[in-house]
Amino acid sequence: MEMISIESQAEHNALVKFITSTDKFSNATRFWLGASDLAEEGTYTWVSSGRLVTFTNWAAHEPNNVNNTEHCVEIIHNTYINQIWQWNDNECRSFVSYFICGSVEKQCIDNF
Ligand SMILES: [Ca+2]
Ligand SMILES: [Ca+2]
Repeated sequence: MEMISIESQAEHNALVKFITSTDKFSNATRFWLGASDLAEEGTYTWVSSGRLVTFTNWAAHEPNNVNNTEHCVEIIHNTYINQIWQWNDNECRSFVSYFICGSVEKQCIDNF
């Protein structure tokens, strides 16, 4: 089990398709991606591979590292603020987002 990484538009599209095609998440609209800049502010890496984040889908004015406390990446779908499955950096301890697991092992809610 590992946190997911999104390294291309195709993987992004597949993730959105997965989230929207299952009812397991109810109306959830925020999910953690497995990326952070905890090691070096402003440099995002994927937790699972250690690779640099290259493909990004940041929302407007993100990542903004509010109060120098936002170091984990979530994907948000909120049509009210015109955020369509876009990324935001948020506090890693925030409880607003769901987790999505990769399909390394079958311990996750579902395979992605
Ligand atoms: Ca940060
Ligand atoms: Ca932010």
